[in-house]
Amino acid sequence: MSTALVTGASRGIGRAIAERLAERYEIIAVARAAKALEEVARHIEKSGGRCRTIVLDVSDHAAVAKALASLEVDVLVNNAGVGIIKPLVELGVDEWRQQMSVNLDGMFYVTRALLPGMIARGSGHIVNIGSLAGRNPFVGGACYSATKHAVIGFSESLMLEVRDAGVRVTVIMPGSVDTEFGGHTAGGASWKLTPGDVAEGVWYAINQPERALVSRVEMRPARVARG
Ligand code: NJP
Repeated sequence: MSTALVTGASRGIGRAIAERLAERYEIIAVARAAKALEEVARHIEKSGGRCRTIVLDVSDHAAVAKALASLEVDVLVNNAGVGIIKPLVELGVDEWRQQMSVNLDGMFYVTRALLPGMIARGSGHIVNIGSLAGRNPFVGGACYSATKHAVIGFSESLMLEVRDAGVRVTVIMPGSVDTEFGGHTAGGASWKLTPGDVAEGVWYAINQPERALVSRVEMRPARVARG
């Protein structure tokens, strides 16, 4: 059975991606919250799938290198992300660093650990969860939007670099998704995309004919009427 590793799989979009991909892949669910990961694994196995968990902070390079060294992964979804949305003059250095280190460094560390195996096998798919904030600026998003602009630059440069080696890279750019992200309460906004909608975007990207590479997917709510 092919294997898919999903970071940030303990809740929200990552959990939905793990559950969707479990229909065809053995899942390796990665995040820091051990209990939540166990619950995701239980749910997947109850539905007939297979799931292993790895408790890991993706921003810790040594821990990532050690935990992922011996893994063979067919699909990698770099989904773990942090958004601290506030005016720049109120953003602490620790808050800046956290967003940079999870959204960017973590994506690099995990990709760097798993990509050599994909290249050696001549196959693999890396899906990076970016954001429309990687294209559109917004008030309070100077740091978050900068990280997501960087996710697109990283993803599309890498896509060109490794496609002839048989490895595909896709960046998925959602708009607002109904999760706990950025301090929101999940379940509070029916106009938003659901985590399952984004998981469908991932499924679409990784299920294309051999000759076709979907390199960028933009997704947004069909309506923004909030009344
Ligand atoms: O967020 P949330 P979403 N090491 O807060 C994990 C992007 N996005 O699902 O470690 C490892 O519910 C955390 O797990 P834990 C967004 O930028 C969102 O909405 O256990 N994992 C949890 O599983 C992000 O890239 C929206 O706390 C770490 C997950 O990340 C992705 O979608 C719009 C970690 C975050 O779950 C998922 O966000 C958009 C670490 N150091 C893009 N730190 C939106 N929701 O509106 C955090 O355009 N995690």
